Amino acid sequence: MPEPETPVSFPSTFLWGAATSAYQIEGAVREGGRTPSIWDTFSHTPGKTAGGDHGDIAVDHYHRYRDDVALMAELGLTAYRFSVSWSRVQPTGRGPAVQVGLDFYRRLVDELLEKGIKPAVTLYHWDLPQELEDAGGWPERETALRFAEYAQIVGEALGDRVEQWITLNEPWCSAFLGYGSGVHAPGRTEPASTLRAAHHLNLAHGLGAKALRSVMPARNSVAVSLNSSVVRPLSQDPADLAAVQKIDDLANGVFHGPMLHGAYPATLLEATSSLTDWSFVQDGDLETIHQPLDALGLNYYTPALVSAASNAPDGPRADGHGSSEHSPWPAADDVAFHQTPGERTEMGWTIDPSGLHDLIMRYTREAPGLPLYVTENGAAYDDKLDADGRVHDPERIAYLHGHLAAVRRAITDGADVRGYYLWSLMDNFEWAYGYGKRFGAVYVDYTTLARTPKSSALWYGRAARTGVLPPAAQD
Ligand code: PNW
Repeated sequence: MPEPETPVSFPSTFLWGAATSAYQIEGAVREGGRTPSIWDTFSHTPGKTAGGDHGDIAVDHYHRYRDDVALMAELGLTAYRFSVSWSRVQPTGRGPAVQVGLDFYRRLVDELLEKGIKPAVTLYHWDLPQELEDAGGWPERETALRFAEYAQIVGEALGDRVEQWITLNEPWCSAFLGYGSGVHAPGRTEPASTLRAAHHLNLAHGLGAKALRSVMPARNSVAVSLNSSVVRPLSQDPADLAAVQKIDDLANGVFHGPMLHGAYPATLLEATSSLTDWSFVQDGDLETIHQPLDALGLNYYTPALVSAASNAPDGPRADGHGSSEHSPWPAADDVAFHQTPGERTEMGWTIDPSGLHDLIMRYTREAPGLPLYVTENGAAYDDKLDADGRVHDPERIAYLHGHLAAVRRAITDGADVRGYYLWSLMDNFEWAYGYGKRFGAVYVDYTTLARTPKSSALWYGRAARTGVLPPAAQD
């Protein structure tokens, strides 16, 4: 996309945030009565994460949260999205809350509010208490009921001081990477379970939203963050367009169908009929899932390019979801994934800001009037601390500039985007990739755990303070 010539400026109320998640940053996995989540178990299982990396210490945010909030304030951020560790608050996934766990989040929120930073709480960012997985995990309906109870506990504890709530982060990853390809915890590879898991995640969202609203002031906002894929066809051949429909249903429609429209797409039910009869959808579930939302969170990194498998004879199957012999996509053997042309980040993900614009415009049409937030967007690069003690990451600045300009363009085109959360505040445990992939705006030295803002953090802070994007070349 060509550099805009006039300054790219944002509404004065636009939120300039950064995002993290509990297991990726907190560490302190055995403190305060916390018990293992599926990610503790998975990361300690040989062969599941790069280098056997795990979140035992992570970036020690549990002990350093005060300094981390001070750093955010220094940079000029106006919002911060973090997640609550379920097993810190309700160690077995059931029963009474642990006060020490809730107190940690209360202190964190107070610190943020004191610095004028608006907190956004994600209730579930993939770290299911292990006991609930032992009882069957997301393919079981019971897990959704337990989530509602947990949502109520956290809502009661923080609802007076946190206005922005997100039930689930990227349920697609929980269902399809956790129970399909197995590259995420709990590492199961059961195609039919992915759809059961997806439905129970949807139900958890609906029940959780209701539970939150029953205990919180009405001014608070309840949302969900979807990693809605932008799925593009390799050609206009009808078979390739059918492949787009199938993947779009499995990536997006399976969640936004019931959440926004109160129904699963008919094309999805039909395409998956050989795997399941969907009898786990009970009477009343769709009404429960179809709760009015106050906002929608969109996480975007890269678009997907697909064709019919028959149109890709020696078809590349790389779908950017980590390596596994098991596809995350159930009932989609007739679809091939292709590498989108263009420059890529360290994740191998193609850089394409137009995808973010398209995504925002799609949901502007799909859910007219619903405020949107970009709840994640960012890039991994092989950052290094220079001899001068600085980290220069012009590629990340270019990535952020391109994507923020795309957000601005969407606003001009009529979208109601209220804020942007950069992924991530600081380098952290990048799931199956371990600590090797650095997404942070702040560099973390994994020996000393010292934090150093990268040049992108300073660039982003300037944007946050002025509401105008500084030139991308300003490193
Ligand atoms: C998201 N995929 O993860 C998560 O919400 C973050 O916790 C994570 O660190 C970040 O993006 C960067 O990866 C994703 O395979 C993981 O499509 C995998 C996929 C998408 C998002």
